[in-house]
Amino acid sequence: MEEKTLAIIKPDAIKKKAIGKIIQRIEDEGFKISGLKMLHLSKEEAKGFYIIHKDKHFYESLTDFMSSGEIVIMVLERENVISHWRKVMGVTDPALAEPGTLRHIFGFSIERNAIHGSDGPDTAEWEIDYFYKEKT
Ligand code: FUP
Repeated sequence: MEEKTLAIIKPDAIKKKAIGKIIQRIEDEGFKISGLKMLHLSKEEAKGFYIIHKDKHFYESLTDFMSSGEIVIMVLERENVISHWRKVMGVTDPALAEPGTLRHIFGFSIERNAIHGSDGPDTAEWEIDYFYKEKT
Protein backbone atom coordinates (compact mmCIF):
# COMPACT_ATOMS: atom_id res chain seq x y z
CA MET A 1 0.00 0.00 0.00
CA GLU A 2 1.19 3.50 -0.75
CA GLU A 3 2.16 5.76 2.09
CA LYS A 4 -0.44 8.25 3.38
CA THR A 5 -0.22 11.61 5.08
CA LEU A 6 -2.60 13.99 6.79
CA ALA A 7 -2.83 17.48 5.33
CA ILE A 8 -4.77 20.35 6.88
CA ILE A 9 -5.76 23.69 5.38
CA LYS A 10 -5.74 25.90 8.48
CA PRO A 11 -8.25 28.67 9.41
CA ASP A 12 -6.05 31.51 8.07
CA ALA A 13 -5.90 29.96 4.58
CA ILE A 14 -9.66 29.30 4.62
CA LYS A 15 -10.28 32.97 5.48
CA LYS A 16 -8.07 33.95 2.52
CA LYS A 17 -10.33 31.84 0.24
CA ALA A 18 -7.35 29.71 -0.73
CA ILE A 19 -8.99 26.24 -0.56
CA GLY A 20 -9.39 26.00 -4.33
CA LYS A 21 -5.83 27.07 -5.13
CA ILE A 22 -4.37 24.69 -2.54
CA ILE A 23 -6.39 21.69 -3.76
CA GLN A 24 -5.43 22.51 -7.36
CA ARG A 25 -1.77 22.45 -6.32
CA ILE A 26 -2.28 19.12 -4.52
CA GLU A 27 -3.71 17.57 -7.70
CA ASP A 28 -1.06 19.15 -9.91
CA GLU A 29 1.66 17.66 -7.67
CA GLY A 30 0.30 14.16 -8.33
CA PHE A 31 -1.28 13.46 -4.95
CA LYS A 32 -4.41 11.35 -4.74
CA ILE A 33 -6.92 12.80 -2.26
CA SER A 34 -8.39 9.76 -0.50
CA GLY A 35 -10.19 11.62 2.30
CA LEU A 36 -11.51 15.15 2.63
CA LYS A 37 -13.72 16.92 5.15
CA MET A 38 -14.34 20.33 6.64
CA LEU A 39 -14.42 20.61 10.42
CA HIS A 40 -14.53 23.31 13.05
CA LEU A 41 -12.48 21.91 15.93
CA SER A 42 -13.40 22.61 19.52
CA LYS A 43 -10.58 23.91 21.72
CA GLU A 44 -10.40 20.43 23.30
CA GLU A 45 -10.10 18.72 19.90
CA ALA A 46 -7.34 21.13 18.85
CA LYS A 47 -5.52 20.46 22.13
CA GLY A 48 -5.81 16.72 21.55
CA PHE A 49 -4.42 16.99 18.05
CA TYR A 50 -1.40 19.01 19.23
CA ILE A 51 -0.94 17.07 22.51
CA ILE A 52 2.71 16.45 21.62
CA HIS A 53 3.28 20.21 22.05
CA LYS A 54 1.42 20.51 25.37
CA ASP A 55 4.43 21.81 27.27
CA LYS A 56 5.45 24.36 24.63
CA HIS A 57 4.93 28.09 25.18
CA PHE A 58 2.84 28.31 21.99
CA TYR A 59 0.36 25.52 22.88
CA GLU A 60 -2.49 27.76 24.11
CA SER A 61 -2.20 30.25 21.30
CA LEU A 62 -1.82 27.56 18.60
CA THR A 63 -4.88 25.64 19.80
CA ASP A 64 -6.92 28.90 20.05
CA PHE A 65 -5.99 29.59 16.43
CA MET A 66 -6.72 26.03 15.25
CA SER A 67 -10.18 26.16 16.86
CA SER A 68 -10.92 29.70 15.61
CA GLY A 69 -12.59 28.67 12.35
CA GLU A 70 -13.16 25.91 9.86
CA ILE A 71 -10.33 23.72 8.63
CA VAL A 72 -10.11 21.27 5.74
CA ILE A 73 -8.62 17.86 6.52
CA MET A 74 -7.28 15.66 3.74
CA VAL A 75 -5.68 12.25 3.48
CA LEU A 76 -3.13 12.30 0.66
CA GLU A 77 -1.47 9.40 -1.12
CA ARG A 78 1.46 9.31 -3.52
CA GLU A 79 4.92 7.89 -3.77
CA ASN A 80 7.03 9.44 -0.97
CA VAL A 81 3.91 11.28 0.12
CA ILE A 82 5.18 12.51 3.50
CA SER A 83 8.41 14.03 2.24
CA HIS A 84 6.85 15.35 -0.97
CA TRP A 85 3.99 17.04 0.90
CA ARG A 86 6.46 18.64 3.34
CA LYS A 87 8.45 19.92 0.36
CA VAL A 88 5.35 21.43 -1.28
CA MET A 89 4.25 22.88 2.08
CA GLY A 90 7.61 24.48 2.98
CA VAL A 91 9.27 24.90 6.39
CA THR A 92 7.28 25.89 9.51
CA ASP A 93 8.04 29.63 9.40
CA PRO A 94 6.57 31.19 6.21
CA ALA A 95 9.27 33.88 6.34
CA LEU A 96 11.90 31.16 5.84
CA ALA A 97 9.90 28.97 3.45
CA GLU A 98 11.15 28.75 -0.12
CA PRO A 99 9.33 30.83 -2.74
CA GLY A 100 6.62 28.74 -4.37
CA THR A 101 5.90 26.63 -1.29
CA LEU A 102 2.36 26.82 0.11
CA ARG A 103 3.49 28.32 3.41
CA HIS A 104 5.50 30.96 1.56
CA ILE A 105 2.49 31.83 -0.60
CA PHE A 106 -0.32 31.61 1.97
CA GLY A 107 1.29 31.65 5.45
CA PHE A 108 1.44 34.71 7.66
CA SER A 109 3.51 33.69 10.71
CA ILE A 110 5.01 30.63 12.38
CA GLU A 111 1.62 30.05 14.04
CA ARG A 112 -0.65 31.12 11.18
CA ASN A 113 1.21 29.10 8.61
CA ALA A 114 -1.74 28.00 6.44
CA ILE A 115 -0.97 24.28 6.12
CA HIS A 116 -0.19 21.18 8.15
CA GLY A 117 1.52 17.96 7.10
CA SER A 118 2.49 14.90 9.14
CA ASP A 119 6.20 14.67 9.90
CA GLY A 120 6.68 10.88 9.65
CA PRO A 121 4.87 7.57 9.04
CA ASP A 122 3.95 6.97 12.71
CA THR A 123 2.67 10.51 13.14
CA ALA A 124 0.71 10.23 9.88
CA GLU A 125 -1.03 7.07 11.09
CA TRP A 126 -1.82 8.65 14.47
CA GLU A 127 -3.11 11.87 12.89
CA ILE A 128 -5.29 10.07 10.33
CA ASP A 129 -6.77 7.95 13.13
CA TYR A 130 -7.39 11.10 15.17
CA PHE A 131 -9.80 12.40 12.55
CA TYR A 132 -11.08 9.21 10.91
CA LYS A 133 -11.26 6.46 13.50
CA GLU A 134 -14.75 5.97 14.89
CA LYS A 135 -14.82 7.32 18.42
CA THR A 136 -16.34 4.71 20.73
P1 FUP B 1 5.60 21.58 11.32
O1 FUP B 1 5.91 20.11 11.41
O2 FUP B 1 6.34 22.29 10.22
O3 FUP B 1 4.11 21.88 11.28
O4 FUP B 1 6.17 22.28 12.63
P2 FUP B 1 6.20 21.90 14.18
O5 FUP B 1 5.83 20.48 14.43
O6 FUP B 1 7.51 22.40 14.70
O7 FUP B 1 5.10 22.85 14.79
C1 FUP B 1 3.78 22.43 14.95
C2 FUP B 1 2.87 23.63 14.91
O8 FUP B 1 3.19 24.53 15.96
C3 FUP B 1 3.00 24.41 13.62
F1 FUP B 1 1.83 24.40 12.98
C4 FUP B 1 3.33 25.81 14.00
C5 FUP B 1 3.18 25.87 15.48
N1 FUP B 1 4.25 26.62 16.11
C6 FUP B 1 3.94 27.82 16.73
O9 FUP B 1 2.78 28.23 16.75
N2 FUP B 1 4.96 28.53 17.31
C7 FUP B 1 6.26 28.10 17.29
O10 FUP B 1 7.14 28.79 17.83
C8 FUP B 1 6.56 26.87 16.65
C9 FUP B 1 5.54 26.15 16.08
